[in-house]
Amino acid sequence: MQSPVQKCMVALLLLGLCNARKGDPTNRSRNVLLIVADDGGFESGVYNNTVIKTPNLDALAQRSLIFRNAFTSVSSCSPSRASLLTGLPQHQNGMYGLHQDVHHFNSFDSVQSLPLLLNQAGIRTGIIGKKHVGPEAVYPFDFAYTEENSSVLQVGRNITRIKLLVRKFLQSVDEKPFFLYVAFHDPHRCGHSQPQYGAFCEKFGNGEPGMGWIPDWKPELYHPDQVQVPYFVQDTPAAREDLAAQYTTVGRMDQGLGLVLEELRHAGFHNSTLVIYTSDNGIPFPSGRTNLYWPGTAEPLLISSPEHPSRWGQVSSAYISLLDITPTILDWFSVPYPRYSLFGKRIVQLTGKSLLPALSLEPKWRTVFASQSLHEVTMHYPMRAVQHGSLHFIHNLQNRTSFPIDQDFYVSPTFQDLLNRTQAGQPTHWNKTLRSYYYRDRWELYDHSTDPTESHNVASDPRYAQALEELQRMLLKWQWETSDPWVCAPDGVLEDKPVPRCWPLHNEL
Ligand SMILES: [Ca+2]
Repeated sequence: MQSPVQKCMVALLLLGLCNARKGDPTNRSRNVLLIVADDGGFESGVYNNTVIKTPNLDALAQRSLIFRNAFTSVSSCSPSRASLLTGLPQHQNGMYGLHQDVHHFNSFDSVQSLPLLLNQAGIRTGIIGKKHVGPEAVYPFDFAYTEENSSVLQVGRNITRIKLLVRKFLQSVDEKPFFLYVAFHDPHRCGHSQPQYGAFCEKFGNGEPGMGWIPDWKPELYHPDQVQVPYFVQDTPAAREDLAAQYTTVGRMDQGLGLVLEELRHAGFHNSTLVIYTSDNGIPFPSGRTNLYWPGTAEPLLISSPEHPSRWGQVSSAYISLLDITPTILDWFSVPYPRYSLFGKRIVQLTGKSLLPALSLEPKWRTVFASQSLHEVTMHYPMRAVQHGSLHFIHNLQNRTSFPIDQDFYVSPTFQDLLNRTQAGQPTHWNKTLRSYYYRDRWELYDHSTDPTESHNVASDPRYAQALEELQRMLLKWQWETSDPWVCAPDGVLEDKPVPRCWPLHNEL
């Protein structure tokens, strides 16, 4: 004979209200699908590029809140991914530069990352594609197909393989909620690592001899005359050809994104999954990746919540940091951030915020911070920045040295074109000179309300003196709050005993 509780359970089961099956539309569990492009920018229909064909991103945008003022806190792959997955800037989580090979940067062993916290909360975690962070103990995933156990081209650019891995992950989930992180390697450059596939690996898998074949990919080709040249790239044949190759690779990622979302739909998780699409850093062009200028830090960001349809298709002007992604996902899963310290007694606190409220009502967020120290191990060029409304302030801590160029960008057709034209004394058709690019002012302040291309540094303009002082104060406050080891640089030394404070170097900086 059944007890009243058992009878109730049977009734609820019949109604599908308890222990809802995998893929059941009545399943009330919440999941997250985080999709990250590698060096992706605004080459998409949703961000008003009228040439490139990105039907899948555009369709996702129809079900998303579209952010037009989203910024990464650091313009470099591993540091950005570590910041994204910890909510802590690179100077706080320890991933100061790239993770792979001789660069060898890692987050601190006791950092409490998003996948770690979700694991501990009983949420199934998966990663497909480019991981590029470590150590493993800080970034554990239950299901992982990354460059650590596969070819990064296969798990990051072969969209058929990615589709099948997503299917495998979704088939493996049980009644537990899940967090799936799909990290495309597209549209990263290829010239430094696999030049045989083209500058952006735009030929990889296109079916031509020696290129392999990705069955699900229908390559979209663009003529260099067609592309929209951003203001920070020189308008020359070489740069246009480079952009055309980039577009083809963005197209592959877009089709891959469509396949991933179709897998989600097919498995029945469409209405229980928060989908986030963004990129780790700016596009690999001048003033882009490795810079804290707008082209280096501004990112596409789409957030699609099945529970918040009222703002689908709307554009938000709120200022968002990718440091907000970890608090957003923790909020979605109702997982609290733990109380702990990394070094000393200072409790680690997230300076980002959950973005979920923005899905219902336009917020008034106006401020985001950025922090870069290195990219490759040889590229120490620390910068700290704050964007406050239309004002963008950058502190170049080591401006007396030449701004470093990474290996991948150096061999790119666009940068070689700038070098060759400059050496030959020809017009570059660029908005900067190599000299101005290499040697920067210590303080840079741009007012986007009158100067959207960041062409006029107004840091020494008396009309901005008060604003400059306020921005310097805000930035320094954030550096102290996030335990920035560079907080006293370049004119002081941080002594942390008995209490942390800066001591002057009298080095005339
Ligand atoms: Ca990247």
